[in-house]
Amino acid sequence: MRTQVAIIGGGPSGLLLSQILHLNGISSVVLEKHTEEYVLGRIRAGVLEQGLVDMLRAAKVGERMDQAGMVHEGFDISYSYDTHHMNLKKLTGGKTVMVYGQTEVTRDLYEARRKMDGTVLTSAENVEIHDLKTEKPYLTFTHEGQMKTLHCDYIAGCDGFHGVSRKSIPADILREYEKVYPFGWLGILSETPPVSDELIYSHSDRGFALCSMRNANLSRYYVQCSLDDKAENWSDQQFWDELKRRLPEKAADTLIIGPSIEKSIAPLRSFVAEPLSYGRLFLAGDAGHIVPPTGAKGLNLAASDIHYLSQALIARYRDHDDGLLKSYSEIALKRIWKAMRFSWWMTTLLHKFPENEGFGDKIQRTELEYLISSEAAQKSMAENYVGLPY
Ligand code: RFL
Ligand code: PHB
Repeated sequence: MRTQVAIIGGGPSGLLLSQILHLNGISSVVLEKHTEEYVLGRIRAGVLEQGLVDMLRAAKVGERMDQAGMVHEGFDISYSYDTHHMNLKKLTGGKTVMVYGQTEVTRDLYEARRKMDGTVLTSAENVEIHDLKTEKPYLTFTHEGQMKTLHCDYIAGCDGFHGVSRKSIPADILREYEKVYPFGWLGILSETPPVSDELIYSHSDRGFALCSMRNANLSRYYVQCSLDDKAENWSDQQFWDELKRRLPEKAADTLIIGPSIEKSIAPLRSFVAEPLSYGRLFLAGDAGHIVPPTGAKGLNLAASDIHYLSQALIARYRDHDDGLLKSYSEIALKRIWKAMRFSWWMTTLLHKFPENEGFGDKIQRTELEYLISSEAAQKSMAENYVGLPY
């Protein structure tokens, strides 16, 4: 088998890249380790920046999002059980975000690839990368019980944090920067109306909580939990009781509860690999970096990588110019580090840190008070939340 760009990973990064390349006359094959059903069963991001929304529309996968997605003009920050509205639209001179689940984005992308006869091989296992530093790299993998080979010009490593791509960069070249936070998020999905029209990020003495949503009858809620906790240790009732204790009174009193249809724990980490390219391999999305979910940046950052990488590949094939490919890592990392900073800041602002007694606690409270009292601070927060330019 031969293609121009071999894409490892059929998550949002890999599928979006494949869709954009196709629309620009560049062939690709996506190799996904799991089944489509498994990929679509993972409940992840919910908030899309304008940049990603525009990319999805341009990639002809925006139709369902435009019908079902919800434009949010702001969100609430609750602190000491008081609510403070952050009017993103006003603070940014007109920018908003779209609430539309990653599951739906991914479903739309699988649908679009199928309609355009794109090659997405699911349950493709044991992917190995060969001859990365040559002009003729190739992948080997197992599919439908057979060992197969995929020859290509370039490889896009879109296989998430645990994939094989990043590990193919030699240890003496790759530098990894990491911060692991001393807590996780316990999240549930429930078929209940959201407690509020907008998201609520809540800092309380018992820890952080977030009220989010997927649609008018599907709510997504999170509470900060300990790292050694297990989702199965939490009954639905325990979750709802804990969530209510962390919300302002009005939200706690109006929260509609019901059985959870998904419950899971995600650890929180900040992670960046440098460089994002090696020979003919280019890392994009979670394969190259991870942010804690507090700033809602992970999927959005994956999208900006795909923007830079697709533009670079288009320039290479259309204009025979590989300048953008050469500078991909440097350009993408600039925006990545800004999103790292923002996600770290928002995580630090809103969570309860076990070690934060005395001085740390006072600084955190002062930071929150500064944010809710200063328009300049809110403008900076809003500019980052809606997404920095590509
Ligand atoms: P993915 O989604 O992990 O997809 C990678 C794909 O690669 C496959 N794979 C392989 N395929 C072939 N061979 C191998 N050896 C392979 N190894 C792995 C995997 O099966 C998978 O299908 O990475 P991608 O595409 O880069 O997308 C990144 C996003 O998924 C991620 O950044 C976001 O979900 C993060 N995130 C959020 N981002 C936002 O922008 N806004 C949010 O509101 C937001 N909320 C969240 C989040 C992530 C969360 N969790 C669970 C980590 C909330 C949560 C709780
Ligand atoms: C979500 O809806 O899953 C979500 C929303 C905002 C975040 C993180 C996750 O900051």
